[in-house]
Amino acid sequence: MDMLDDTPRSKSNRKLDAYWMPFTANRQFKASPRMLVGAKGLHYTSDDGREILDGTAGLWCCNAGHGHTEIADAVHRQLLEMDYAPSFQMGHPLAFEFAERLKDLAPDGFEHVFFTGSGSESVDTALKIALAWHRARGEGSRTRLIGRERGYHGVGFGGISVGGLVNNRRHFGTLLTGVDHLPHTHAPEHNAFSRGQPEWGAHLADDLERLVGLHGAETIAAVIVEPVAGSTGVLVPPKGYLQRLREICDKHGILLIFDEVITGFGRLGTPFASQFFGVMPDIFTTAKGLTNGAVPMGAVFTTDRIHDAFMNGPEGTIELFHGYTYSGHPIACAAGLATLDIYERDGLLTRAASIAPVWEEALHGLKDAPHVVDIRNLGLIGGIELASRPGAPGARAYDVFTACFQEGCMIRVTGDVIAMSPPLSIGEAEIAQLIGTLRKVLERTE
Ligand code: PXG
Ligand code: PLP
Repeated sequence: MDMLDDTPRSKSNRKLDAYWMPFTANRQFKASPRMLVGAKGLHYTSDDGREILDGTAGLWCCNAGHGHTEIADAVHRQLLEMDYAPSFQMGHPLAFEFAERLKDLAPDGFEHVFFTGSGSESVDTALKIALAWHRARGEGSRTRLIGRERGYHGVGFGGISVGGLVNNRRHFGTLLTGVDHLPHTHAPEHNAFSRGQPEWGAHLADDLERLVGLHGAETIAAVIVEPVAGSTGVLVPPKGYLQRLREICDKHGILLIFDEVITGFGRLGTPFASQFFGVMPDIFTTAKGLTNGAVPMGAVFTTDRIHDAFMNGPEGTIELFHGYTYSGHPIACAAGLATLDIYERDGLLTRAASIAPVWEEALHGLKDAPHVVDIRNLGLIGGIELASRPGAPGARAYDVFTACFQEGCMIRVTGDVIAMSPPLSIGEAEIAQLIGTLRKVLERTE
């Protein structure tokens, strides 16, 4: 028994023990917790009563900032009116209304919306639609999925299979079969400190031709990429890269899926990244900003061409054997509709276009700060890569993260990259505070 009492677990704070935290160093966190207890506008409140500037829009999701009474009221009203409705073979008006509103916001041609509960579910849904679409059209040999190194597509088995982050994959067996990966686009030797899209690297998309040569186009169903890779530490696509991917997909009858879970809902200064880059996918996934992060929800957008291929056979046939208990959840739809109203009222889905130059200038002002080896930005996304401490990758950025939190700013770190994605309502003063705090912290970080 003595030995048991000596385990790290029994030494930890018992009240924190039950909650197995996601993507968190549980023992480290529980030894020195960082607790958030309130949120309003651009700020969180910590449990010791401090205001913390939100440099990450929660986890890239609270695009309109926090604490909107319109969202709260809509959710409250809907909970009392109808808390839940079955989503299979039954409907409720808000889901149809929300899909219509989203369709109007989406690029031309995206006429259909499939609701999910999260970004991970959106990714699985998109991959399944792609596979089933080819099959429905009599091209059932197209079963391969192509992702990209360093890609993040959530944590479902589909998402980690096409994803390219080794730690998210290596622990979980053989994953989906028939998956291959394009090379990532991180090339600091050519592109360090690029402002916006790097000049070098469009040809990296040509690797898709290699994979076609290796596997045969008739075996490849879809390519999935993040238009801007977020989770891996902000990788902005080189100029012409996404266009090139689109061309090669078209040439070989391969579907292109954009994972817009982070880039959707105004992050780049257009409602969706496809509009920013002028490259249209066949299917795109969203979540996060869909409801301003207030209620979990995701949505997958498709064109008529995708959707209509399913709409044949006897009318009583279920066309797509896929869906979630919480697809189109009334509370999430209520939150989402209220969110769209706020985005519209405050012009938030295009606001990043006007504030991005200020953001870029401020970020790149850190070029001469200690440890900084690269700075990357697009829209209201920023990545600052630090030199790693010898033998301790990630340790320096983690120290910067905890120090910034002490100094009243929330940032995100992944490995030794600082990633920032503030609410789209951020102003120049808060940008200055965020960057000023980072400089101060970097200057005293070893
Ligand atoms: N696709 C992309 C491109 C994402 O960024 C997901 C799918 C999965 O979404 P859900 O809702 O299942 O988590 C994501 C999520 C970070 C960070 O700090 C990024 C995400 C989630 C949590 C943290 O970079 N992205
Ligand atoms: N597991 C079991 C036993 C279930 O009955 C269900 C749904 O009915 C699920 C998993 C899937 O849950 P969800 O629809 O919330 O994804």
